[in-house]
Amino acid sequence: MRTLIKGGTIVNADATTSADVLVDGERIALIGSDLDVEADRTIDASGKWVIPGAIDVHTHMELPFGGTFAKDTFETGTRAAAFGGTTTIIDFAVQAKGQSLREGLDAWHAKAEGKACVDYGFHMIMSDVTDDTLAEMDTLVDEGVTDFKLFTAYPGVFYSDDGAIFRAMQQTARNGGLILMHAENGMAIDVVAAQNVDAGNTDPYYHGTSRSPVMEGEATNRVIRLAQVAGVPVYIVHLSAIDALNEVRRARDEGLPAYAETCPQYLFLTLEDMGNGFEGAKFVCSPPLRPAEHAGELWKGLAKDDLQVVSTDHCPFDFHGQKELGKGDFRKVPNGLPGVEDRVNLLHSGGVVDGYLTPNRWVEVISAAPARMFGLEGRKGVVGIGADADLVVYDPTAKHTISAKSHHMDVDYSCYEGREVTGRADIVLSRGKVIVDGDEWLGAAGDGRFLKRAPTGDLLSRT
Ligand code: DUC
Ligand code: ZN
Ligand code: ZN
Repeated sequence: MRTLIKGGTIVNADATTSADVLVDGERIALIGSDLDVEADRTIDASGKWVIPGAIDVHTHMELPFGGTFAKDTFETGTRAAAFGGTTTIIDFAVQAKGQSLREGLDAWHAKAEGKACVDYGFHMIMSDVTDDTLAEMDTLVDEGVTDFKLFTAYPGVFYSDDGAIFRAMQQTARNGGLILMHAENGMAIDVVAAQNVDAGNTDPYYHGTSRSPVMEGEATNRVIRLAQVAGVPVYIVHLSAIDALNEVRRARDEGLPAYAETCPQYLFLTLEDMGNGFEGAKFVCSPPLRPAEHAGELWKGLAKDDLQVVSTDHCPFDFHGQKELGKGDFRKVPNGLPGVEDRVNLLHSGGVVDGYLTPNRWVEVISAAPARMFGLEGRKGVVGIGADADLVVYDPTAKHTISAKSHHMDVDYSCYEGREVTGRADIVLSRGKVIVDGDEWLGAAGDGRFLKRAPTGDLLSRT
């Protein structure tokens, strides 16, 4: 099957060019002006952009949390991702306490295989650092699961103490992988949260006020310094606060290999969204939404490469039946927000249209940098000859209103209900196959393949 995409403007992270793209089978075969070649299908992209399929390096399909599970499966979640222009996800496999990494990883392969509609990889969440699990880390790197997320938050669940984190970092320094850190001071946060509940402050809003941005800054500095001594690059996930951003900036100014992502919720939503009684449960995630001044600084950080990636931390729970588990005690609200479908359009609208990001920088933070930093360079994240034909014909002028009534995520609300965005994925190809054509779904569960990724620790150590 050969598909010719004609007349579009190719927007890559490093250049913008007017050229046609010929897809042959699963790959991009040719790029050039006015290509005069035979094709089975021609797509008219005039007036549109042709961008590399976006990559969301932070999703949680079916994550067990707080006695329930994130609602999207690999099928519903990757289908929604595709409608939003995302053609690759990297999801977090979970090692529960007492399990081996292998058991956690096998469970995630079972969830995804035959279900995912687009290509996917895994990171590994480590909840138990032991001699055995440290040795298993090396095997996982060989199998293309090259990154390990540890937490300074959620005592009793995902939390690791500094010694455990340091040991995992040392192991990763040796095996060439990457350490991902959820950086909030969970021990202190739990004290404040309990004090709030004891004082009768049980609404979701107090989830936000219990988790001070200072405690994110403190934990961010701590894990950067642990990584410095261990001699390993570190990537801070879902950075939400100026305090943490300043620690990343400081480390990068010192020449340390410290990297970070933020998420749309920290750019577009604020602590105020968590007010309004129990409605605020729709916005409970960790780190929490922050007062408005944080978002402005995050946009600056994105523009200046203090932050390298925007991912979603997609972790959807229905308001009815799931978020409601926390009625009367915000600590029991499952943490997480839906977003895998909205990231590309939100970032285009609030980033490119509103003037914070150039179109090239937008492609960099949603696709090219994720590919480079997570071992997919050359295959994904670029419209280039030989790369996988994961392509989006993007209409930068189309407007639509985000709503739970029309989104494809399997969740009963939207954090962005009623918000108008500019920009829309018109046609989406996954390895050469058109899977989205306007409102029509042409993909299939099971078409997505597991991506064995290359370790990037060495690359990212070169600052
Ligand atoms: N934060 C969330 O909001 N949900 C899942 C895990 C996490 O770290
Ligand atoms: Zn996290
Ligand atoms: Zn997460």
